[in-house]
Amino acid sequence: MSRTALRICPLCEATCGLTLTVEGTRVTAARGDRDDVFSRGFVCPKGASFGALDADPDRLRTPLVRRDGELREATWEEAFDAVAAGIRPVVERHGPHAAGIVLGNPNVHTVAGALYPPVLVGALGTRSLFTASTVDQMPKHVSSGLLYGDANAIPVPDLDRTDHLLLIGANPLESNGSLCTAPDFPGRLKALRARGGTLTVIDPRRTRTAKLADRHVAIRPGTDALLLAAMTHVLFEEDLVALGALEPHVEGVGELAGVVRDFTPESVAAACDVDAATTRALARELAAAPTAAVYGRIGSCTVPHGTLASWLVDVLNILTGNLDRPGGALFPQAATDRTPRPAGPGRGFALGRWHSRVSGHPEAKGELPLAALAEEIDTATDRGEPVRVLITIAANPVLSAPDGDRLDKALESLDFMVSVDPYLNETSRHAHVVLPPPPPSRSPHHDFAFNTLAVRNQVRYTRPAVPLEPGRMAETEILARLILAATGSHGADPAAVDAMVIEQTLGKAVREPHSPVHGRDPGDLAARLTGVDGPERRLDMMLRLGPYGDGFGARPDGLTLQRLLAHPHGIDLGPLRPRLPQPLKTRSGKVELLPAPIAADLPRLRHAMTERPAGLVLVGRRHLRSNNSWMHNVPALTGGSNRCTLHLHPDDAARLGVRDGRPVRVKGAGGEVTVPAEVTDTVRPGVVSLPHGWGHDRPGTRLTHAAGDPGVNVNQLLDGSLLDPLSGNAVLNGVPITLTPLTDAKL
Ligand SMILES: Nc1nc2c(c(=O)[nH]1)N[C@H]1C(S)=C(S)[C@@H](COP(=O)(O)OP(=O)(O)OC[C@H]3O[C@@H](n4cnc5c(=O)[nH]c(N)nc54)[C@H](O)[C@@H]3O)O[C@H]1N2
Ligand SMILES: Nc1nc2c(c(=O)[nH]1)N[C@H]1C(S)=C(S)[C@@H](COP(=O)(O)OP(=O)(O)OC[C@H]3O[C@@H](n4cnc5c(=O)[nH]c(N)nc54)[C@H](O)[C@@H]3O)O[C@H]1N2
Ligand code: SF4
Ligand SMILES: [Mo]
Repeated sequence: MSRTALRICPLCEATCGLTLTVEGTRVTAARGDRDDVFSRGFVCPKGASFGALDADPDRLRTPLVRRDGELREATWEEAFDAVAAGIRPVVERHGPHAAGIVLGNPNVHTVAGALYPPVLVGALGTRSLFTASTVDQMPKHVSSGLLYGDANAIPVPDLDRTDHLLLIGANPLESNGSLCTAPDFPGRLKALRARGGTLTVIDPRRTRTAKLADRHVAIRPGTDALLLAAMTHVLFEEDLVALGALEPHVEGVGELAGVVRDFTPESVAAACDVDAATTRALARELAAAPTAAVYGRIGSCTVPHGTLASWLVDVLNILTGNLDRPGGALFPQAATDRTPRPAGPGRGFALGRWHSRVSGHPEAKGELPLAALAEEIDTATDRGEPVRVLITIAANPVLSAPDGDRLDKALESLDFMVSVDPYLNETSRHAHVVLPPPPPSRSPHHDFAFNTLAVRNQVRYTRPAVPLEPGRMAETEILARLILAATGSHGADPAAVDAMVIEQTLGKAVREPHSPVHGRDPGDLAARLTGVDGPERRLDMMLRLGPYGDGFGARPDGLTLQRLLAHPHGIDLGPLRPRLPQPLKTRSGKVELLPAPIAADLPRLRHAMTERPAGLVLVGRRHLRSNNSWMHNVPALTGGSNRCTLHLHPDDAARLGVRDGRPVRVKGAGGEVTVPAEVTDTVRPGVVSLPHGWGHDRPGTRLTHAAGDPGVNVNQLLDGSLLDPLSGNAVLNGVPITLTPLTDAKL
């Protein structure tokens, strides 16, 4: 007997609604849910392979505990006993910072990852927090923190209504979009063209997205901040600045004009490899469009001037009046956002409140750079304790962070490590305890993170499509128990974690004058929460306190969990709306266009105007059927064009004597790898491209299919020393490398 069940896809940021076919306890098919209020039936090959990924025989089914040097199957009780025994004595002896936490990408794709890690970090009180954000979007958080006073206030391009989209360092035809949640991003780009709008793509590679564009600018990697600064210069020079309705909310326009004066299109042309006429045209087109949105992603973040580039993306939106207006870039309003407070000055954004122990990197958003994790473990200093125990949750930094070999060794030297991960992979193989979450069909889903980044306000929730098997534990419970074990309350009822959060949140809400529950009794409110378990009650609480919520009766038509459950395909909450000045939390209460840390970093950018290193540089690339480091174990998602090859331009290939399909040795500051060359003119001359997330050839893993075609770890070419200084974000693109063809070698 087969049945269908709805499940939001957790495999990328597009958050498509899926209709799963379930036979017994097995998902046998997945298609797009045509009635989903947001995705309207869209599905990509990864979503369509949901069943295969869910049923991967290599997924761990029981906890593993290291005994006599070997990871062996164990009971949950034994596993959590080992966690408490491994972490507590170290924290008690060496203090909380000796316990490191690494949070990986899938945490933003699970209910558990949204609700529990913040509690863990707070309860443990450690400053040794490392996440995927510092190999990804931290520059955007920092620029938003500085501009708007809120690191999470990230404007999203209004894809469905804009007349002109300037897309920088993003390839949504493969990635399906990022920091811009839009199911069927490709279809939305085609619709933009169809309604007469224009698309410009800035990318050193002629990607599938670039092929769709009216204009493609093949910039030299790592120089976008220069190009954007020159475009800003042109807006001032040609009197194209028009803030419109933003005028009363922005300060610092005059100061900004002063600091970009010397970034002329002519002066950046050689560094960017973009002629001055093109830069001027880009600025004029942006200013002339009825509405326009500038949008930058990975290629603009994971570079030496990532924060400046991220800031300039918003500066261009602001100067052309496109921030916070339909068709421009707007701040979404998610159903689980906190009750909007009245507009007015806020506390501002602090950066560098503490520094990393070894290299003195400033914290950003409470995090230290993932690129510094290895040295924080393996290097002693007199400035505090190294990381001695490590908790990794949904993270594979051995492949995703710079210098995996060094990290590999560092992890091996830890006193204790616990990984919450469904796979025994390059990172979790070092753990003393592995706690496997159930597959996605057994987990509930709500997009706490991505609804705050979506091109349309909407809310959806799916309960587990298949019940948990006996002996398995929900990831929410795993993380709740982990919190208790790591913080000295081992063995307490995991429901206590949710009860504590609910008590604290409601206690705070009733004291806030702007809250719909101001002055009410928190105990009474808690008693009204519905849901089958703690996580559901927390979701109910957030929905009811949120901007569309029922305010626990104050707004009877508002959202509750029960109302959401009655709409299995989701509830549409309308297009993005102008919200300024409410989201601003700067001390001035305005958009602070030229924040001091940004101004202080501009001389470094000015210096880059004159730099044009000879030699090849490396950039990354993503493939539609892949996702970071953990989807190479599913046969349906591997093979074909999804391969770990080095793309290089025919001119470079000819010059260096590299033949298509033959092995080349690639050398970088952190090490070398040998990969097959793929000669293609989709990369510009001077640039080579390797995808990340490969290198599945280490012993002690259980990734049978992935090990058959392991690829190489591109991040081994990095030594972890190249960072964007303001955000601590790793430089992963525009990295200098050298190439040697290996004429005799076999692959
Ligand atoms: N050179 C280079 N390096 C890069 C990038 C690049 O573009 N170039 N991109 C960077 C970016 S943007 C990111 S976000 C990072 C990603 O790097 P990571 O944050 O390390 O994420 P993944 O590689 O996706 O590994 C995710 C881990 O989570 C596990 N997992 C999967 N599902 C679940 C689940 O439901 N629960 C739990 N607990 N675990 C789960 C997987 O088994 C895997 O071990 O990589 C970065 N590294
Ligand atoms: N299929 C698939 N989808 C994914 C992922 C995946 O691994 N696979 N990962 C997910 C994650 S974690 C993220 S963060 C998002 C990322 O989403 P995107 O940002 O869209 O990621 P990419 O496809 O890597 O596109 C980045 C583009 O930047 C270009 N680039 C490199 N250097 C520069 C530069 O200096 N300047 C400019 N202008 N461009 C440059 C690259 O050539 C590449 O085409 O994708 C998510 N979706
Ligand atoms: S686009 Fe992303 S969310 Fe949609 S089906 Fe594909 S992997 Fe899933
Ligand atoms: Mo990412």
